[in-house]
Amino acid sequence: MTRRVALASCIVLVALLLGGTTGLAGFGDSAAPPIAPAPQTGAANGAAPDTEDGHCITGPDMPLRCFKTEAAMISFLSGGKIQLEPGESALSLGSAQLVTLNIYALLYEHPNRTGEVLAISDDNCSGWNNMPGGWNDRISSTWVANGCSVTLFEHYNLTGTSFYSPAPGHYYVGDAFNDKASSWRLP
Ligand SMILES: [Ca+2]
Ligand SMILES: [Ca+2]
Repeated sequence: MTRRVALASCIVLVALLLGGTTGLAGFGDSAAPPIAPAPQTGAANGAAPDTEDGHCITGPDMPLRCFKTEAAMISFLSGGKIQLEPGESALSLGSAQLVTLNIYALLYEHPNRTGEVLAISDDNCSGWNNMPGGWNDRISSTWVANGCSVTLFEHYNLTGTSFYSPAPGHYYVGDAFNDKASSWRLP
């Protein structure tokens, strides 16, 4: 009888120890943060960072849309009908065709109409807006559609000194206005 009790106690003790150990191990496991799979980067997903989408369309009353290339921008504006050839730019289309795409001015990051471009879009040559995000104090040269003009302003809301650029625009806005434009107006 005593031996049975001792044996039973021993079994209970072992069971408690095992259960306790298992419980502790289980608690430890659940408390430890689960090992999450490494987050996939944009590159791993095949998606490029947004910062590469440097060619943009803005207007008096429209959200900013940006594209990786001028060709992608023109394709979007033309509903896929116009595909630029390699080496061609938006300017290759000429004034009349750009106007059919509602483009009245092209504002460039660098002199000589180079670098990234901000296309000013409207259904006629009118309206104004502040420079969209990423474009403040960057413009160095302009192209303007025949019969239109663009005036750049030093500060937001058409304030500060201004730079008048009639068609066909300027290869350089000049040292005094380089990288200064913060708002624009058509005509
Ligand atoms: Ca510039
Ligand atoms: Ca400015």
